[in-house]
Amino acid sequence: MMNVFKSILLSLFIGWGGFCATAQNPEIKHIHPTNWWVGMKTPNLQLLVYGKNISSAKVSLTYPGVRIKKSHKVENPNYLMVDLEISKAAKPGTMRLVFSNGNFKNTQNYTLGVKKYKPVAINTPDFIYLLMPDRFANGDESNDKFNDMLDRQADKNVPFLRHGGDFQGIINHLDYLQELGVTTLWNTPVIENDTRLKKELHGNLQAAYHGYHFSDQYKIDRRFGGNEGYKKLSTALHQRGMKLIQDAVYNHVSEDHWMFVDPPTKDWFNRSPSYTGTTHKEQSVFDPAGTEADRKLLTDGWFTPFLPDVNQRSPFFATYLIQHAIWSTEEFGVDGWRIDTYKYNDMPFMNRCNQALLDEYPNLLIFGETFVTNPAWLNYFVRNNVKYPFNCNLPGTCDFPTYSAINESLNQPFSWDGGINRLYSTLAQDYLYADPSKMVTFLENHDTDRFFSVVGEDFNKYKLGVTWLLTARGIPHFYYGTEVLMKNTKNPTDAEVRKDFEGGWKGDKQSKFTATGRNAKENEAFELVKKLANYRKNTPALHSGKFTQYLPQDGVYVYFRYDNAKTIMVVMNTNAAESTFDTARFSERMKGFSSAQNVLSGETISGLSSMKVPAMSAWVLELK
Ligand SMILES: [Ca+2]
Ligand SMILES: [Ca+2]
Repeated sequence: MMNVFKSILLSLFIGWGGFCATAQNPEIKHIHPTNWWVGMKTPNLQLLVYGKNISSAKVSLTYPGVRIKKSHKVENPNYLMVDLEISKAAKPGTMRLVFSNGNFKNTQNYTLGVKKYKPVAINTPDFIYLLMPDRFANGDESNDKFNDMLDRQADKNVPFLRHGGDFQGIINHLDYLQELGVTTLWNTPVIENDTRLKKELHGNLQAAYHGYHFSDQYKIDRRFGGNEGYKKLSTALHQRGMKLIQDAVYNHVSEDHWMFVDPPTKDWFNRSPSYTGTTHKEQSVFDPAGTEADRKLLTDGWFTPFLPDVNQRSPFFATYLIQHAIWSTEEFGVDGWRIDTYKYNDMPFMNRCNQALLDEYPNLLIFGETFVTNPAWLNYFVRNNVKYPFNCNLPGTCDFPTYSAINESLNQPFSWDGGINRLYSTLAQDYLYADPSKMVTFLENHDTDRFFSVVGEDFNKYKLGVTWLLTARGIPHFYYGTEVLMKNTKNPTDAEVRKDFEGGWKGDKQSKFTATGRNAKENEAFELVKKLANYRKNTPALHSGKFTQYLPQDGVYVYFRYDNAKTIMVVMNTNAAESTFDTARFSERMKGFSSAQNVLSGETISGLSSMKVPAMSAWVLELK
């Protein structure tokens, strides 16, 4: 209802703008991208210029090596798209773009820097830490809220409001992350969410503290520290040899985004006569018997009533999004991209966008989020080995199938296809993926129940899960607080799994960032993660070696990671009782080894012909 009302207002405004074109001087509010670089592979740059009646202005430019190829008017007179060509001869400097119309003349400075950022590769030795900046640590209380933003509240005691966490808070705790063995930081989105409170699930009025409701792509949220604060965080990470992943949302923006309030064209967003939500059913995309109507509903339906779905088939909007991704990589020093709600995007657009990024930055890690727990469905959305009529070029993806499988493996009794057989059979489907090492593995994230709660706060199951994650193929990621046993389920809301990291706020009773603030069990968890993450990082066989798994028998699952230098044997006993078993069936991988070192306990095991492994526990053995 509200959207219908808004669009009536909108068409009145567009009409008004057109009517007044000769009476009012144009204005310039935005030129996006806000700046650019020489030395890019592509010479093309399309500026989106926004301001009242700007389409009535002519644009000119005199700058050696740069020329205006064309300018485009669109339906809304408040927009002008300007195509530039930046030749190899162009030097860095400040260009002067002149917009003129009769008596009106407006000169805008536009900076061309030198492209120089080289992303640092993120790969299997890495350990990614996902955190929600609003909920990790508040390093600057002066930026918690602003009176000129649509949401003016911050209150740590209300789960649905902003809590004031920010980049400075993260910078203050980089020692903690590095000690844990983390190499790479992934923040939930940092782009401005200048939005009103929204009724999300369960009807609570909620702030966009999570960051997924963009209001202006070219602004980093001031409440996190703004563009300068983000650069400071990126620099602090890189000085330590750490890397930065940015969370991208191409599929939708907030209804408070200025481009939705005054869109360039009627088809800038996917619209239906009445509100149409996405089906969330990815099957329609790859189902050989699927229909075009169902495919369109998945990709063009809205994620929620307040998140307008971007029309990525609009050439101007597609270019806008692609240039923004390149701009962010160069401007802030981004090493990897995680792409939100991947399956809801237009796949040809996504292929173009991924390719454009990789053309400029071949080292970038790009992975998507498609919350699908079956490899037969997920593989469509990543580079795969199936001959589909259309093939996605996404290098990696969040590994929801193994996430689901490890959770179920630890909670279900062992059976023909249950218990640890779930994990085994999920990994057996790796043949579908072009490169399983690019799967980003995890135990929990901001949209799931907390792992420690999923396993019923059973510390042995927790340790088993952590041991699997840090010895598995792929690139592991943690969600903040897993290492100190943060718990809860999404009942009643998401906010339960997005609690503040204790110690990140002034006045917190204790700090989980320090050993003295953690209890004995939390310290044991922290030390396990630290030990395994550092061992993984320094053991090529473990992070990049071949992966071989054996059929689980009687609840015992055995797999190997190995290269020419080392063989690591992982034994998981998922039974409630101690298991003793003969190792003869593993001879294919154990041949020539006579003893082993238990990586976790440090003890040496001599005589490998049989093993006795305690109930619900895992051994990581370096074979000698
Ligand atoms: Ca703050
Ligand atoms: Ca979509």
